[in-house]
Amino acid sequence: MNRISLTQYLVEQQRERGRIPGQLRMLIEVVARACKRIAVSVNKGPLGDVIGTAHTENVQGEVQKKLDIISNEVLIQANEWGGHLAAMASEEMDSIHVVPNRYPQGEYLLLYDPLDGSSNIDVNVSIGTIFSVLRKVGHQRGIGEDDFLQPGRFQAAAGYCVYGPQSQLVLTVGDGVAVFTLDRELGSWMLTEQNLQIPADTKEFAVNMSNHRHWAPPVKRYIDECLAGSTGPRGKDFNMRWVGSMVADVHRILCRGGVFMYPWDAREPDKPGKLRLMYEANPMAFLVEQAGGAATNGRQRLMDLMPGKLHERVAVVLGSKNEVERITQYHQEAPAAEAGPAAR
Ligand code: AHM
Ligand code: MG
Repeated sequence: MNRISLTQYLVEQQRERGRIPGQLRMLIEVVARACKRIAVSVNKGPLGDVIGTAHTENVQGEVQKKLDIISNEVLIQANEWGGHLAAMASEEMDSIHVVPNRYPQGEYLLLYDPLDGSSNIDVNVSIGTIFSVLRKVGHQRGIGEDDFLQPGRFQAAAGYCVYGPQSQLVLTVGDGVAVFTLDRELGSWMLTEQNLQIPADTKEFAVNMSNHRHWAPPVKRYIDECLAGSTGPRGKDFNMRWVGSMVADVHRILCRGGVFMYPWDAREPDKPGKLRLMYEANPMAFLVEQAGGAATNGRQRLMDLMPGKLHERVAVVLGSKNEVERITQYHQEAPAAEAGPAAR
């Protein structure tokens, strides 16, 4: 079969469809190359001394794994010299990393979760890298955290790489969702799916059920109705999957439908949710919407939220459109006191 490579796909997007400028094409190629390096480390596992904790904490107080740090470094080193970026922000760095003065500064901002699903590293379960690309607004040389605080609808590109039985790169530049599979012999990302579409209806949900007792009533209502199965109000049996790596759970939903939730819960009542708006929720929301799905925080479209700070957290509901709309409606119908805290 005559497959096209990521490079060819991007050149076509640039030349024929006029969708991506040269700098953005280069940025995506560099991120994809970095993900190839991360895939090599992930595959080596214990043979490469990459398993286990690094005995450090990130800005959110989470213990970092060796692979969190290795992946973060790979992404910085790959991206800082090419002239396509102004600055980067990472789930694993306290503050932004501005491109050093010795390199030319580009027009784009890159945000990423270098190694998503950290709790699965040591048990050989799928993990991934998530990224989001914004444009730097204004032409001044100086750059600060404020430049990153843009709603997700302004993303120029977003994607993730899932390190599973195959390594796959899933990408959108606002023209649908394409999947590239890593051909290890060729060392290339090859296009294996184009125009991924999430079915509007589903019988499968993904949520950490052990948090059930901590959820707000609208979330409990939705899940309890699913659990009631064919004799309950939904009139059908539901299946449940929870990998515990957002990348893997969202990947399944992009491939066969479903709804993913990480809602607010009462364990940490002051935080809107566990996942991060800018490194996880926004890029996944862009992909899911491009595949015909929907993504909200239970009330509002995720990509319309104006971030207040870089490491902001958010409640996440995404996937098959009709299910996301139902959950959002349950929040709207609930009395204010029962619908959980305000979105943020
Ligand atoms: P991480 O970025 O530190 O790996 O945390 C995010 C992960 C998501 O991939 C996943 O959906 C969630 O945390 C799982 O949380 P839990 O262990 O509470 O089920
Ligand atoms: Mg993560």
